[in-house]
Amino acid sequence: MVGITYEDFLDLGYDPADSDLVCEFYVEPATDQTAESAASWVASESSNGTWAELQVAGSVTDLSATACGITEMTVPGREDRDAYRVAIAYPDALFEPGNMPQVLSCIAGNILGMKAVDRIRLLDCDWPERLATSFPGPQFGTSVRQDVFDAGDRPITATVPKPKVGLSTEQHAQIGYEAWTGGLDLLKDDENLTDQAFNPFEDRLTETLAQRDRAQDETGDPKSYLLNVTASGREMLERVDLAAEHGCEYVMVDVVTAGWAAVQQVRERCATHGLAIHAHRAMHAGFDRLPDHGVSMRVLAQVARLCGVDQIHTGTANLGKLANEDTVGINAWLYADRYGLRDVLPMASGGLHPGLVPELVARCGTNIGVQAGGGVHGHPDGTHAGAKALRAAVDAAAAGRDIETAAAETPELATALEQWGTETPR
Ligand code: RUB
Ligand code: CA
Repeated sequence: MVGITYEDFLDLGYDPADSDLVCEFYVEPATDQTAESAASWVASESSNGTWAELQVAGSVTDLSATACGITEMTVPGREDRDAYRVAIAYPDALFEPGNMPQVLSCIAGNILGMKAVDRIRLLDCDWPERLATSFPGPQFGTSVRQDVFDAGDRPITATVPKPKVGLSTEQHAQIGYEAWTGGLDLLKDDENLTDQAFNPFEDRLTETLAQRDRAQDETGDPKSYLLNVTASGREMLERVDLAAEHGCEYVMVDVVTAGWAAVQQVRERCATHGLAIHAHRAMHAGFDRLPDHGVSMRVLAQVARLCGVDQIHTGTANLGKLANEDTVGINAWLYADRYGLRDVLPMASGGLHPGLVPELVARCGTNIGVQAGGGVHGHPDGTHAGAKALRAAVDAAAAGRDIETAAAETPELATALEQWGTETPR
């Protein structure tokens, strides 16, 4: 018999093995805990320990995580707290390859509610090769910009009909037509539009694609549609099949609300059809909004890449209507080589309009998608004019041209600039 106590999970001299998954946490110990004991409890509860000393026949410590780094840190708003950046190394054998829910139940599971810590946030992961490559990664990633749209060195463009729910199928498809013929690449369903009575899924799919084909014929440019297939498991897969049957290039999934097991299933099914996945991240802020608790967007984006989405919302570098965590740093992670896994195209979205595009491209570069809903349909002259304005702003920014010069050539852009200037919306 061996006794396992939480102290067995602390070794500040431990040098992680190449095969270890190393996770960085923000940790505020509870008042009765030291930094060391809190770090040990995190390593223990997230691998194979519990609150009681265990008497175990033989050794299972091969599966134990090791708290191997503790340094002081602070986050905005919590400067008065004792807080630490804690590194935990997890042995490869703890994980089931290719099973994201299992991995997250270890590194972002019970520990988020553990009383030994007042606050805890999973900040970052250093994924080892064997575990990372047990996941498929994206099928297409940033290559969609060239392979689907032949977009050269400009961001691809998208719009989401507003109001987000309530438009009839016919209205939805018509907005698509106006946006596509105005110069945008993609129409996107909104996150809470799936299969409701006012706009049923199959009708929307067929009518919107009919307008897509019409717009494509008229403009001679490739156009595509981000169809929201989010639903319960079997239903979602049937919707993926329908999307493929009708000639979509993409499906869209609300990846956080659907769950990672569902994303993995969709990725598998999409591989059989050659369909790309657009990841909407609605509910991510429940995990990542507080800087002192939860799971960072950086980690959610890593998980999304491993599971195999091709595009994901990563914010607007704080230029839009929503709070953002380090868009530029997250995007860099999504582009960087990870054992040959494909990259992911970041989508900037949330309160964008043409006047914000030059600064967005200055901060994020051109290897992105630019999505605007209100910033297209709120144009004083309507969706078609709004689409022209957004496209002109994107083209100018990508070419390094001044937006005012571009506005002199495109009156729709001039009107958009008069309407919204370069202000960040509330
Ligand atoms: C954008 C929109 C998207 C948000 C999601 O509409 O509805 O759901 O971008 O946020 P609009 P994020 O362009 O009218 O603001 O991209 O940060 O996940
Ligand atoms: Ca939305």
